[in-house]
Amino acid sequence: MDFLMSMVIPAWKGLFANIIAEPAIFIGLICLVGYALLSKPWHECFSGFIKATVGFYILQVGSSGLVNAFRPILVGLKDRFQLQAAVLDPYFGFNAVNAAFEKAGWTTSMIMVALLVAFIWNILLVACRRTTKIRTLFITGHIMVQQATTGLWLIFIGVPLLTNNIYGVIACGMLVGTYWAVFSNLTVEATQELTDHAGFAVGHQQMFGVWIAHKFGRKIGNPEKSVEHLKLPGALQIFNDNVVASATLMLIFFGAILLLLGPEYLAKNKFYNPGSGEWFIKYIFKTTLQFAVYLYILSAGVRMFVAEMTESFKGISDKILKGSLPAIDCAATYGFDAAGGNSVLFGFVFGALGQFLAVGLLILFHSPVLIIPGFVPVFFDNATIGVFANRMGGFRALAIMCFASGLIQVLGGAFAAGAFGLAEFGGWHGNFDQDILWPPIGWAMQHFGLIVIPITIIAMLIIPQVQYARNKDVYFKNAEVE
Ligand code: ASC
Repeated sequence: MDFLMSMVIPAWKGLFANIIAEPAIFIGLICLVGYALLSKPWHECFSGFIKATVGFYILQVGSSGLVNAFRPILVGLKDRFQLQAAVLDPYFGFNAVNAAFEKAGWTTSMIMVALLVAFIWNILLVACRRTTKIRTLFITGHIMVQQATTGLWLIFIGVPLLTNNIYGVIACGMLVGTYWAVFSNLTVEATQELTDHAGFAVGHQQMFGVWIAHKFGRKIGNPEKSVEHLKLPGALQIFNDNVVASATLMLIFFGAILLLLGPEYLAKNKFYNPGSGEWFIKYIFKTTLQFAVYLYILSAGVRMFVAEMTESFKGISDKILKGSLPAIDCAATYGFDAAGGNSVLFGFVFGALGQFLAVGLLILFHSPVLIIPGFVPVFFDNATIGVFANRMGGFRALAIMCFASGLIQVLGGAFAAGAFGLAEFGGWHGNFDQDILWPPIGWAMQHFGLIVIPITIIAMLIIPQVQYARNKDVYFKNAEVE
């Protein structure tokens, strides 16, 4: 067994690090196989592979540019005002769990094994889709690492029998793999409707939020009154343009935060260099406008790789996995925002307002855990929920749902950071699903132990059965590429 593991683990780590955790290459290869299955000539297969891979890398330039430029600004609030607070952010959450593992003397290499189990389990669930009704394979590698890490921590601290042993690792793989399969599967109808059957589902960290926005958006609002149909008076019409709207709004929003942080703090932390003669006002202008720049880049990348994927995935869904779809990064949906990026923007703004109100409530009620909003959940979750909510229920649904999501993120995140002992390590995973779905699961494990795991897995697996029973005729058709 040990011999087998010593062969399997390095091979898996290599495969994971080079292909699966590198979604650009993974998606490129999927396109290559898809075109080959469609019997396209080799040069078309090659060109599809290149465009999908380059497209995804462009998307990543946009998304990591946003994260790198704007995360330090929000996190800066914690340092500047010397707050003892947990940052809601998947990377801070990941670091917090790693630090907690180290303190407990546990090895983090078990995370990769849990991930392998989860991935294989998801593949099996799709392979048996006639029985399981699962149509989606979750392939967003960097998110898979984050979620397996959080899942393993919750199991190790919640169920003493499973602490720091291989049974705990397997249980984590099954639980997290079921979550990937079931909740990405829940986004199929929403995503196919939004994208006019482009051939992918969402495999990210706000899948439950996407389902809620799609299911209830119409009840809350009116799709006729969507962001793209907002009748702005007079000069305000310039905001119909996403570049103008995002640049102006962020100049105000992040500009205010930068002013609050002040030039001394920013200079001390090497963000701003007054020695170069740069005016502070120009620094603010330049920094905040990067938001519009990266958002623009991100959507250009999305358009490029999604075009290839839509075309090529027909090969896979016709020939090998009929009625199945890849579940990918939420940012892929931004290229399908009918408001040309403005739902993304408003989603972020309303989510941030909800988060700030919730932080105010934590302070007012002397919460033992204080939260600092992290850029990743506040932007990517709420932008995604915003795109779907706008499609289903227009501006009103977007505003209400993203505001509520912001509240849930901070309140659920504060609960989780405290209850699961990560506040002292400075962060919690903080994305929407990790603030609404995973806290009750973790809490139940702490109080009722082992039994919670099989019950949760079975309860999740019933969800696609219900979806199927309600929609038998078109259920698998919904996952086809048009
Ligand atoms: C996340 C996370 C990221 C971003 C990215 C969005 O939750 O960890 O790096 O969102 O996937 O494109």
